[in-house]
Amino acid sequence: MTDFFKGIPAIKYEGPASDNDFAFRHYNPDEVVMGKPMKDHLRFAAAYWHSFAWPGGDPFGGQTFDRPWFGDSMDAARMKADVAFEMFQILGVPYFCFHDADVRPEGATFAESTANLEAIVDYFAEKMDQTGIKLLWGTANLFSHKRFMSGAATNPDPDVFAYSAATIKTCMDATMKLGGENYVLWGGREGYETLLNTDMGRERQQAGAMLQMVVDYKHKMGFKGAILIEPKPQEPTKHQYDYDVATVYGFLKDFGLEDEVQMNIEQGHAILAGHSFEHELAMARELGIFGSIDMNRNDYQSGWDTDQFPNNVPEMALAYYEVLRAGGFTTGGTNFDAKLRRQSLDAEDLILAHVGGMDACASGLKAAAAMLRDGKLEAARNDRYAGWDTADGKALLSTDLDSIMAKVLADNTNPEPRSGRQERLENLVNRYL
Ligand code: XUL
Ligand code: CO
Repeated sequence: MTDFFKGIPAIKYEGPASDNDFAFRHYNPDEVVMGKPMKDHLRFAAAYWHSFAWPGGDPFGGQTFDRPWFGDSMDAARMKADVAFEMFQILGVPYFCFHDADVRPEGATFAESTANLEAIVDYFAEKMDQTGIKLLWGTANLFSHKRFMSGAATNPDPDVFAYSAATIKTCMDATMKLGGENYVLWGGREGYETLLNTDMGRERQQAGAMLQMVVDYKHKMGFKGAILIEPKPQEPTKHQYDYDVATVYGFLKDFGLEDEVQMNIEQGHAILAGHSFEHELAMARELGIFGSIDMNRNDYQSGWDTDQFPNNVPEMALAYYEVLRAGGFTTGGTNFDAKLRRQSLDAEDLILAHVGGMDACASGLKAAAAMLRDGKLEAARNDRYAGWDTADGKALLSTDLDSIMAKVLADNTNPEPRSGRQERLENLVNRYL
């Protein structure tokens, strides 16, 4: 035991009337919602990088957090793991997620970095065994080190492609060894700053080849989890190839990988792309590539990726509504890819940020389940499209322009506009919140 979280109790459900900051008001893990315990709907995961590796910097100033495990040694990495697993236990989160670079010190060579990762993976394995905490997903950080400044798979230098591919292999091995349920690819610098120095055609081909190798290796090693791509339109690169769900789907179709890869959709990235979170979730569901979510929000004024803990319950209810309509998570879950504000220095800030986020998710889930159970929204939606369920409506999509025109003339078709009833539906949604 470290003393980092000294005095902070394990967080328990106390119900909506509780006055205790260190308690859940809505997240009651075993409470059954639509036939399933809440914990199995939400499948919470904490993100190692923001909670334990981020020093609190911003573009105008450096480190604000003073953590005893900051440093480049294996001892520091082990202490970080000790504290991380203490936090997972205090919160009762069933899962965590990690990048290679936030769990192990960088070595002087690829071989040394890999050996460091393997040692920490063994250390994690012991802790997972002792605590029952599981791995939702692993991933490779192919964006922080300067070698990746011009991209990983899409780099103009084939040596960087090779280094990246080898790094992905080590991270897939680590994920497999720890029983991870997914492997994530976020193309942080897979994009470009200026077309003046960029061969976009080559870069797309390189990205497609890398993804094919990842899928091939998944099958070769017998990994049963999902390969997930996390779309993001920009930041750090000005133009990123994985702009949003629809763009990634086009890329997957191009390389014949649409049945092999699903989406990890982040709220903040959806906002950066000019969408709502629920739009991205619904798009993935309709395309059959919904996988998992990163439930961290962006500030609506700042225009960059602020990775804040979620707290907007009305928005989250609409997000979980789409998750439930997709049939819920299978291998995926709710990862808090969220960091504290840089003034939130204390150990208890880290705990309370997660407590609030988990509670808001639980409220959102309960509201979404009630909306779905009542069925009023779906009934209104079905009613709006009812014409398409008639024999004439069904026939329309598989005929041709000549026949349609003949029928329009014969029937004297003269459509009457109908209200979309948006305000009525918005009022309805508010009743569940
Ligand atoms: C960056 C981001 C990543 C991915 C994993 O914006 O969201 O942390 O979630 O690499
Ligand atoms: Co993310």
